[in-house]
Amino acid sequence: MITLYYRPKTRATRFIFLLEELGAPYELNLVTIRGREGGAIDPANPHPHGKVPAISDDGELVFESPAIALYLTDKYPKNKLGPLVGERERGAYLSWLSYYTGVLEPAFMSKFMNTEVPRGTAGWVPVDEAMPAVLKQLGAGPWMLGERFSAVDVLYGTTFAMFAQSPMMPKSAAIDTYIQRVVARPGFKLAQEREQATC
Ligand SMILES: N[C@@H](CCC(=O)N[C@@H](CS)C(=O)NCC(=O)O)C(=O)O
Repeated sequence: MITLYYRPKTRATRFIFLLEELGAPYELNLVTIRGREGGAIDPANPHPHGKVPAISDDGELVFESPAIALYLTDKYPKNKLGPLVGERERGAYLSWLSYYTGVLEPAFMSKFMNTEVPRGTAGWVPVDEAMPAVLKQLGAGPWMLGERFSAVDVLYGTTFAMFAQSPMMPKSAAIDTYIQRVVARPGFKLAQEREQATC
């Protein structure tokens, strides 16, 4: 049984979305997290920095969104939400999962913090360079891996939905349509309902 260490209105909600899409059994463990003012780490949260999301699979701890996504789609392959070892698109799957945490999030955070991204030394690129790469991969879509909805879309779609109204997000009709597709998924709606019930 998967335990999701969870806090409403955080990056953890997208894993209710993914778990629902996977049809995987899970339970929520509601924890507190530190805010801007700091404070103490919730001792009930096994994440090394007291962040969410984290999951435990009968005691096996997994943290960082791409690692959790990969772990869950490998463990629950029935609904084909991630190419498995040896399947086509596995390389693209691993690349875009890693790109999410290694490039896209730092790109958005750099812009948010008004920090210039040093060329040649930073491991990531500015948002204005990252988004065209994402759009190129999305192509005609409908999903980041083409015809196949995957956990990559759970990470990217929920992030874009969150930033949709923000000036940080470059305007794009293709991204707007993509967000609509992602939020129309049944798992997204179930995650919202579960979140409302938990708040
Ligand atoms: N890189 C992590 C980021 C996790 C993260 O920063 N989560 C926020 C909530 S959205 C958090 O727990 N913040 C509390 C803190 O920073 O102590 C991931 O994608 O899983």
